[in-house]
Order: sequence, then structure tokens, then C-alpha cells
Amino acid sequence: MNSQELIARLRGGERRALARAITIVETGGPAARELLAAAYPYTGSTHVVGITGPPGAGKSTLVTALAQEWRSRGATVGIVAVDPTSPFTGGAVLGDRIRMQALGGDPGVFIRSMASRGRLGGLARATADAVAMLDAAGFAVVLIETVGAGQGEVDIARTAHTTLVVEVPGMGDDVQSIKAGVLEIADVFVVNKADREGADNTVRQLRAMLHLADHKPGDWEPPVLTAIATAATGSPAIVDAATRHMAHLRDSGQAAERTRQAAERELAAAVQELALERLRGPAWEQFVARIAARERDPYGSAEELFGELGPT
Ligand SMILES: Nc1nc2c(ncn2[C@@H]2O[C@H](COP(=O)(O)OP(=O)(O)OP(=O)(O)O)[C@@H](O)[C@H]2O)c(=O)[nH]1
Ligand SMILES: [Mg+2]
Repeated sequence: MNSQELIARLRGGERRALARAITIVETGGPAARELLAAAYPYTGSTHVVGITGPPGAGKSTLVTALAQEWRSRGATVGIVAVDPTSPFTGGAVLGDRIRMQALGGDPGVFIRSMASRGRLGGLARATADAVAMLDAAGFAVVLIETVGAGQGEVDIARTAHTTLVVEVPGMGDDVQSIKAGVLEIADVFVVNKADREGADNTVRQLRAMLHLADHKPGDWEPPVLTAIATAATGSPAIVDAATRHMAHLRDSGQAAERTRQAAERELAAAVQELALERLRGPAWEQFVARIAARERDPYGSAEELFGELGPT
């Protein structure tokens, strides 16, 4: 089946075509590029929502509850669960399957787990490409679950229009530790496990922290909401906030600017991927060895490699 045909089937609602398309883009290479090119005209209408937070915060449970809330409003939902720690789709993912079981059998929901397979450009790239497939397939909302707040998650968050940062009560003084990185990417804070003691305190601390942050008039003010994901409590307010955030992005012109930035990142990544693929010829290892031995420098070597490509 060629790319055009696969995209046509995926757009026609064939789940197996969608699953196959995601596998292809996850693997990368020329086949992935061809597929992305065929899908590209049909992308750009999905609301992409990232959900991040520490291990065990209840992200998968919350994703399930939010997906149900969006479904009840008539929106179709794609879910991408990213596990950067596992080279395969391992144990955590199995747990997710169970957690997200409530969504099984709903044709308006598509769940996919992704793990790092050492693809060039990394997991963030593979995730963005998987999201593009769900986008082309017409899902109104795509939820991306990632653990923690490392650089990888920040990169993945850039794929999202709206980033929900999930915290849990009992952070205590640890509230300091979430400041870096997370504050910049959080559009909505969710204090999950609000059935536990200390939720009010965590909400207060987060609000105090946000109050100290730089803030210009007209900026989006990240709300701090509570949830009991296991009881689906708080989901309507969270979905409302995410929807309001997307409207804010559109009204303020930030959505267009983000689209431009994303386009530039995609172009830069494509150029990098293509350049590496073309230049990793027979001479590559020799260059590597000579650079390692300090006989050559990386920049001069790169220029020579590009020169060997000849004029195009
Ligand atoms: N008490 C309580 N437990 C919850 C709540 N939400 C989730 N849990 C429980 O917390 C545990 C972890 O939930 P997950 O949804 O797997 O958390 P996660 O953040 O996806 O975990 P990882 O993906 O492994 O990082 C499970 O046992 C859930 O049942 C909540 O609101 N209250
Ligand atoms: Mg999870």
C-alpha cells in the first residue's frame, strides 16, 4: 500500500491503517517521511494537550477521565502515552492498558503507547509525528502523557498547545523542586489525589509560586485546579480550562506564532535528518576516528562532507 492510500484509509476511519501509520513514523526513515508528506495537508486542526508530572501522580488515570469528559462533549480523542525510560513498550504501558480500559471499545478513542527506540531525532520527534497521524485521522483532541519534567518532556510539551502539569498533595518543601522548567511549560496545574490530606496546601503553594512569576497584562494565567482522577472529579473544569487556553492562544495570535515556530522546528529537524542520512557514507567512520584522535576538527570535517555532496 502506498502512502497516499494509507493516509486515505486512516482518514476514512480505519484503525488498522492508523496503527500502521504510527508504527511507520515511529520507525523513521524515508517511509516515514513519505507518509508525513502525504498526511501534512490534513493536519493542523487537532487540539494537542500534554499531561506531565512525577511518576505515579495519576496521569494515566487523569488522561482516562479527561478523555471520557471530552467524549461526553462529542469530541474524538487520541491518546499517546510516552515512556522515555523504556526501550520497549514495557510494564508501565501494560499498567496504562488496564488504567485506560474504561475507554476500550469506543471507536472515538485511539490509544497508542510509545517508547524510545533510539530513533534519530529522539522520542519528541517520534511523538510529534504520531500526533500528526492522529491529527490527519481527524481526532479533535490528542492527549500526550509523559513522565517528569526533564528536557525530553519539555520538548514533547512544545508539541502540545496546552500543557497540564499534574502534582499531588504532600509536596511540602519540595514545591521548590518543581519550579525549574515546569513553571514555563504549565498552562494548567492540576493537583490530583485531592482526596488526600494536604491538597489545599499544595494548591495554595502553587498559587503563591505563580503569583511571584513574571506576568504581563493579557498573558494567560495558569489556573490551579484539583482533581480526584479515580472518581473523575474535576474533569469538567480541567477540560474547560484547556479549551479556554486554546481559545486564548487563537485570540492572542500565539497559536499562529506557535504554528510558525513548530514549522521551523520541523524544517530544521527534517534538514538535520536528511543531511545525516546523506552524509553517513563510507567516509563517516574515518572522519569520526580522526576527529576522536584530534587529527581533524568537527566543523572542518562537516564542511568537507557537505562539499563531497557536490552542487545540487
Ligand atoms: N487516592 C487517589 N489515588 C489515585 C488518584 N488518581 C490516581 N490514583 C492512583 O495512583 C496510582 C498511579 O496512577 P497512574 O494513573 O498510573 O499514575 P501515572 O502518573 O500515570 O503513573 P506513571 O505513568 O507510572 O508515572 C494508581 O494506583 C491510581 O489508582 C486519585 O485521585 N486519588
Ligand atoms: Mg502513566
